[in-house]
Amino acid sequence: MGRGTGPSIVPIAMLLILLSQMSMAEEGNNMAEERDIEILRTLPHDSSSFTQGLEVLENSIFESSGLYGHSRISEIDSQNGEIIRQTKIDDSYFGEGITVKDQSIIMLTWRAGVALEFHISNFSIIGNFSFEGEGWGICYNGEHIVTSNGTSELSFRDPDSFEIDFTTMVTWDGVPVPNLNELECVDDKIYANIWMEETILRISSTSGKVDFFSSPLAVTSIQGNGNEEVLNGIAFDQNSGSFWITGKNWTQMYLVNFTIPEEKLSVDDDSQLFTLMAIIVVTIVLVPFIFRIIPKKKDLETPNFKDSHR
Ligand SMILES: [Ca+2]
Repeated sequence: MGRGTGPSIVPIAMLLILLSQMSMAEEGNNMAEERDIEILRTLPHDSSSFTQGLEVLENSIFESSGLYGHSRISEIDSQNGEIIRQTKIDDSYFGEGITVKDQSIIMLTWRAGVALEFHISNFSIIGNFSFEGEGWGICYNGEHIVTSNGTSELSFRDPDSFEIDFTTMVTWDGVPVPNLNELECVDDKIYANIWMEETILRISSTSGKVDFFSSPLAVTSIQGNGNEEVLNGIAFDQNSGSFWITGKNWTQMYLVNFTIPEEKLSVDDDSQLFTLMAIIVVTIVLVPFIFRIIPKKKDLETPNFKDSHR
């Protein structure tokens, strides 16, 4: 064994450990991360509202309610929670999600194959669209109207014709997510809650992958989680940059932020510290090793060079 073999293994081993740690961190980044919620404000919520859709425009929260004979659309003052206006829809329709598009609100119905279009100022019906299958959640990202139907597939529809341009399968760590319900489009992300689960997902519009999930137990534990009182309603409030969330027959609406859990922050800090320490250690071990090689080569070359001229 040569004199250089022993020390050369140390930096190589250190380098391999560092690379494997970085690779593990990279793998971890592909998994959906958890988020806590931070409650910023609460507002009273109509506990007779079987909430199906929630959307914010300026200082108003628009809400749709379901059930045959009780379905309606409401405008709520986001300062005090008071109902500004409310319109009941035909008893033959079971109201589902809503979204705002220009000066209109589009409401899905559950099994009638019809989406109703209301004028935003007075809730008069100004049109309707036909579609196949069930209607659950809906949001508009400025380019497409996105709809859910209780499966793991989201449909991206032409905003004028309501025809499907394409569909995307939503996957959470590689597994399709069924029962996607209320939706909220924010930039290139879609927020969704899952029917009968206390979970909100953030989904990439382009890949369909869930990049974070949140179980807002701080509020669902207060409001219950039976069939008639599930989490269902998420709306982005552009004024505050936060989200209003509520549920069927809940007594409150909550303005929340999704935050990185504290324990995750400390793990990330530990991981960054480890990487920094590993880089320092490898550098300390590697630098003298490199400087040791260079003179050795010179030592070897000089006598050989002289020898060749003898
Ligand atoms: Ca929404």
